[in-house]
Amino acid sequence: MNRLFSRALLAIAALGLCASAATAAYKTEYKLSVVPGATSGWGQTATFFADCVREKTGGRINIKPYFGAQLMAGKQTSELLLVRRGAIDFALASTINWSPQIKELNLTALPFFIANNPDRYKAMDAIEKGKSGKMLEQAIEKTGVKFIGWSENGFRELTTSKGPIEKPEDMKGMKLRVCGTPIFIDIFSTLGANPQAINWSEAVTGFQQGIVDGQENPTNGINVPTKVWQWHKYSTDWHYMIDPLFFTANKKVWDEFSPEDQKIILECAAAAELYGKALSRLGNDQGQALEYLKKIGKTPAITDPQGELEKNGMTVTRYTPEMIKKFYDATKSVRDDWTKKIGPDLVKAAEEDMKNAK
Ligand code: X2X
Repeated sequence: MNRLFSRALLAIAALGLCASAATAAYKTEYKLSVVPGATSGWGQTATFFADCVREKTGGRINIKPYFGAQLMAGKQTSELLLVRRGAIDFALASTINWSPQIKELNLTALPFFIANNPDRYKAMDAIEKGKSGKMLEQAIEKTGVKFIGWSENGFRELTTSKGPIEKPEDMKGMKLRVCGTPIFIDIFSTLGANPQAINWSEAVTGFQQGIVDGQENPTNGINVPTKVWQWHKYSTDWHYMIDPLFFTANKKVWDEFSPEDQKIILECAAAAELYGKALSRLGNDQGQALEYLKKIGKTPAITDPQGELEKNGMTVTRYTPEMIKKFYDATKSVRDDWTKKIGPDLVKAAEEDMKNAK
């Protein structure tokens, strides 16, 4: 009887071992989705993260970035769906591409909401670190994916073949490429422009063919690496909105990692946040971004992105707080309307967080 009992115990133990061995069997490759190309700031941040995880896990976790929205066949706004389904393991996602499904993520796209603060980067950080940031993380996790950490594509500036654009009236009739996210249509229609929803994967061909007069994207992260001066002569630096990026994972994939490996992934995301934000802010802050990139030995070849645009023949209009205020006033109806959709409590929490930004 006793022997039988110990045999049964052994069998149970063996089963247990098998079960834990099965959960510890990691995939040979984890797919990390990235919408733009490898040379964008966003792409470089994804590579930084994947390299960090590979190094710190001794190759146990092999994350491979897939650039150019290829995991979604170009349809950037279907990324969330594919992460939820497990067709994508990880994404370094933009709020803009997930906001059609998660309405709270339109917060940072409220026009001139963040730019109308004394220090727009401090305001952004205050949201992420504050109560409103927690609310955003919860909104993301409510869809069943794991939120891992923030990063940044950057404040979005307008580049056009016609210009310069110095006041709201200059926007009249401008045909502009935007991504297929509803708030963009509202912002540009309200300003009297003619927005066209085109996926990024097709946008560059569109610029080449001159089917639009312009587009909006961050200077450092996208406009410089895509050499936007080939098509557009004016950069309107109005900082009208920002798309924070965030690292996220399929929940089942995340739950299968050991607690030690989860900790490593979180640490790498925290390091990637600092790196990604420094790439995004380089040349636009008081020098902290450059100092940080030097410190980690990753100073990029171009350290003055606006100067790079000018060197390539573009006219850069650097907005003063007064110019921003005019656009802020001109877009009030969009903020009011979208505050209702996003949730007045979240918008209020963000206002409080920004007010407390030191
Ligand atoms: O489509 C865009 O403009 C891009 C690349 O910035 C995003 O995916 C939000």
